[in-house]
Amino acid sequence: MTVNIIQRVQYEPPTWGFDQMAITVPLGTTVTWKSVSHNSEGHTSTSNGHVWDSQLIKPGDTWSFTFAKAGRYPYHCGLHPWMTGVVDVQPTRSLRSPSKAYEI
Ligand SMILES: [Cu+2]
Repeated sequence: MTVNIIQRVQYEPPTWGFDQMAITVPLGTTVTWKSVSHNSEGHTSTSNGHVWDSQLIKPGDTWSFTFAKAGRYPYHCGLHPWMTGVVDVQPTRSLRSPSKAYEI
């Protein structure tokens, strides 16, 4: 799962952000943030709850984090706090619950 860090209009900071503001992934997913912007100062993916901090992601660079615990994880860019997103990590890989229909 990749989230692109974008600057919709290069010289209009309010238009900068993550191309998918909210993603839902299964437990164990590795999410990669990739800067496709041209901003040489870079951006970060920083968990609001201090779960992760990418440090600076420069243009063309990527940074990944693997989610080992289910939950809802809001995050932002450390340099530009209006750039926000959220990762929803589901507790199981399967959406189906076990059926008891055939139990004896
Ligand atoms: Cu930023």
